[in-house]
Amino acid sequence: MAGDQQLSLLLDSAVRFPLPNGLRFSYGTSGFRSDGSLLASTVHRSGIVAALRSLKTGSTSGLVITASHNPVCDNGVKIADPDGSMMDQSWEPFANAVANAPDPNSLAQLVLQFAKDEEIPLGGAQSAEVLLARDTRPTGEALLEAAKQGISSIIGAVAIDMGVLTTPELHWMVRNWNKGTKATESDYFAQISNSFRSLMELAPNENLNLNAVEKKLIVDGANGVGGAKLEEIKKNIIGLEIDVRNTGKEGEGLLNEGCGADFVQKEKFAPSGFCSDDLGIRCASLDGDADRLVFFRLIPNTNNKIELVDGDKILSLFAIFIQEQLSLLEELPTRLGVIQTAYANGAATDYLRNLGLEVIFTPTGVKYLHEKALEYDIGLYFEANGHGTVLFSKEFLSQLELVNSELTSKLPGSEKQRAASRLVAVTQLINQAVGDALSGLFLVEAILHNKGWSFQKWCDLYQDLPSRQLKVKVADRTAIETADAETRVVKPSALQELIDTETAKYTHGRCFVRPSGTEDVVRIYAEAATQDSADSLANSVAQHVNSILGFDIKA
Ligand code: NG1
Ligand code: ZN
Repeated sequence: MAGDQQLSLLLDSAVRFPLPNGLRFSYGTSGFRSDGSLLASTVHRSGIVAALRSLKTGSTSGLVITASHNPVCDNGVKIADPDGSMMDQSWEPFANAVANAPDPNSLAQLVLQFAKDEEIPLGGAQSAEVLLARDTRPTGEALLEAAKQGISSIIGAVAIDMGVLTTPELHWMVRNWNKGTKATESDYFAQISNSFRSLMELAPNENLNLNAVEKKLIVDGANGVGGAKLEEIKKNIIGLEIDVRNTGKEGEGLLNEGCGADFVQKEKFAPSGFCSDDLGIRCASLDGDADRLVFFRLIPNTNNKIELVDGDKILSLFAIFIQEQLSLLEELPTRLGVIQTAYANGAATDYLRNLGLEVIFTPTGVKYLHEKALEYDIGLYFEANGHGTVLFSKEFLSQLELVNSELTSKLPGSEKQRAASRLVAVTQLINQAVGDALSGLFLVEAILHNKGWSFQKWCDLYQDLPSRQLKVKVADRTAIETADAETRVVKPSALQELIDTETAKYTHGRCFVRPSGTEDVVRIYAEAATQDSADSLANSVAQHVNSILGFDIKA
């Protein structure tokens, strides 16, 4: 009986969200993405998957509606697992099958069969809970409704709308909700401002009067959800004066258009709303859902060109700081891992290796980096585009707590004790669920303050090798298969031979090609000793991709 009831509930619900003709959806690097007007069925069905994930795990799952740094007309949906990380990859084939089921009946059959195979208790014997959030996109509200209806088409499943949030906030809430710790938005804000204050207070006294670390920071909110959240957090921030621009208010411009971390990193140009009055001031840029972060500073007399501090340099700053604290705490043996992708600048990787750090590469997509980082006591991961975080293992956290309380009672005020307390503050400040531009921003600021470093000093850690990224639209991007963390093309094999031949022509040449997981394009990355040679390497490889696979080069 319960089976019949479940079947008719699924059928009734699915009829309201028909699959658009001729489209195929794929759970890519970061969930499903498409034009927002075409996503209702996908979001509805993702709601079903999120509810099943909750039933399977016996915990609360999450669902967030956002297309991150993509244009305002796009939207997307991704599912968060109970620990706050991205949905387990083993469920992606099922999510794909559900998203593309041609009609309500095949959708319902797929769900019932999967539940049977996975021993998921349907029929209401067990309850399910999904936390929902969306970003500020105009299609978000209707898509949220689709998600709610998908969730309630599973008997016993309840959707809890957490409102308009940054992606990392939702992941953080899911994680804390399941741990039974404080999980509201004001708890999130308080955790950031309190741990920021603790870390600032642990700066060496001689740094207090340093004017190298200017107190002013200008932040580009990409006209997305992050700007408004930062306005809230900054009310409780001491020691830093934050001016938020591109907050998405009336008249400030469109989401991610001419602004945001993706624009700043790719164009190496100041976002709209910035001008020569801002020369000399440290600036940061978030993306539309505030999970990417880059820093920059305007270069004088260049018409708003910028000096960029990308994810690689943020990673390097975090690595140096953590390594320094650990070097004072020999009683805390720690396995430290630094995770990057092939997009990391070669100069950054060399720099990190020269610090004696273990650097590992994974394919593009934070789900891969995150998974790898979990293998270490402290796993630091960042994509060059500014998405990353620092993960601390449970064992490390409990050892750190022990060492810290012992030092606090035996050697209060000592350098060792302060190093342990700094690490504790870092573990509280940086988001343990996913990369988070807001918590990352405050960690950067607190570290610069602790080290007494100017922006210039941070920039000068190493010089990036010139690089160029291109994208090529081809007939079928899935015709390209890669290996070795996407650094080599294995299919079509002739393509890798051509890449090797081109690359060998340039000093410090490096080049790779991969299909995007979020856009219908093939991406080309090239690096070389000069900008001209990086450009020329990328262009010639783009021509080869084009002649082997298709048409149309886009810068
Ligand atoms: P794709 O489109 O798969 O390259 C892009 C980024 C990823 C990641 C995802 C998710 C680059 C080159 N790629 O993926 O790093 O951030 O978007 O948003 O930046
Ligand atoms: Zn994003």
